Amino acid sequence: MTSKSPNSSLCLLFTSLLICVLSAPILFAQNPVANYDEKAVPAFQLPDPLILGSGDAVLDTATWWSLRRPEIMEMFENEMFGKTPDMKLPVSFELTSLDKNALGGIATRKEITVYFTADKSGPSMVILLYLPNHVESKVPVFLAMNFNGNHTIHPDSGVSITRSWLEVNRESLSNGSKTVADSRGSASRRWPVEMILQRGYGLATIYYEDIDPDFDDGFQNGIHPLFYKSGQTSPNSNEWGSIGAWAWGYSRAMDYLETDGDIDSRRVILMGHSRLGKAALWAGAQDQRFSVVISNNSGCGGAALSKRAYGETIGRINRVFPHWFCDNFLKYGENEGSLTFDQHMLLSLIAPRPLYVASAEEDLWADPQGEFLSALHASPVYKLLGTDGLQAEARPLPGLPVMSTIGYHIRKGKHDVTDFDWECYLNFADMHFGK
Ligand code: GTR
Repeated sequence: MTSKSPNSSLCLLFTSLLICVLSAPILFAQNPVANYDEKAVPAFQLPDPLILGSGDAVLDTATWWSLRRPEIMEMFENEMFGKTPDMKLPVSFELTSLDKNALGGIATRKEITVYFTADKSGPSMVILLYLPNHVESKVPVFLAMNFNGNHTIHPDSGVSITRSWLEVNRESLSNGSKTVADSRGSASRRWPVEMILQRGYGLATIYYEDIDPDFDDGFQNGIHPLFYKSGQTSPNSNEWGSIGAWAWGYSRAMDYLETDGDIDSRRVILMGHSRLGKAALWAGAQDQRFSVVISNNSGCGGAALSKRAYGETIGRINRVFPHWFCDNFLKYGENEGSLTFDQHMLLSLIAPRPLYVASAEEDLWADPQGEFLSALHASPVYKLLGTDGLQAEARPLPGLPVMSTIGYHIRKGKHDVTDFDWECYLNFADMHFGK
């Protein structure tokens, strides 16, 4: 065995130091430090949702619907979320469980399996639905996907354990649960089911990875392969990523809700938290059957303006979650200035339907100010379409929601979904449904 001479050790140390010093700028360029300083937000000009690509102003609703809205939709399809295929799958629904006396008798619980292939062998999703028994008429429903399985949203032992993808996603099981079954009810803090029912609303939820697993699998699992053209093995650079797939799942859930005689499908409120908030906004933009859309702390790629580059940025989100957006979105990393659209325009695609954007004071990663400004700058489109938009010029104080056709609040605390958030959403829905 030979030992190193002191000289060779010194030489090794020197070389390592040199490599560190030389590679620092490269590493920094790959992983720039997140900016949390309002003064360091770059100067930018937001594209005007009411100016056509040709430079002409949109002065009437007909021009909005026939020209400008399709233009904006195309930008988000081609450059950000990727296009959702037009092809229709042979989707079918099966009521796989029913309990008219759930949660001590206050609710009817249904589980509906939605099959995406005719022979039912491919991917499928399970909708867990709670309906309030004290309401005689058809009920409005909140539709919101969950992160860890339908069985985590409530300790209710009648809910089937979610099967898809939880094994690979085991580390995301909350409360340190050892097995999937142990995680029953572990996310219930975020899901005040009884409160929602008591206010006369139903709740429909789906485990999001039923539709597409949330890791970079080259789009070999989930629903993407069902849409590949002959010889295709992954989406093209302007075709959908995982957020597009989850948004598609929200629309397939809507297809089912339209068939359920217990539900008022003209009053389906789409709600999503964080990455599922991004998906909810994209689903609400593409599918006008959703009558109200709620973004809870959706941040970068959701409600927050990208051009502010505050907190999470396009570069960082694409590096960490390369499967969320289409490949064309990569070119905007550390290059937000070149965007010809921004997230206020995504919000404007929901107009004139009621839209709620919610932030949390400590959730700087999601850029609360950028989320507020986005709602504010979507307002001109809401106004053109005959509504009042957002009734605030400056961000309201924490805990004080502003509610008109656009609602906004920032609450104290972290990135999360709290009872306060839900109370605001229920109040917002009541206001718009004249309850
Ligand atoms: C973070 C991601 C955010 C947000 C969040 C979540 O890691 O950076 O964009 O989507 O995850 O979904 O919880």
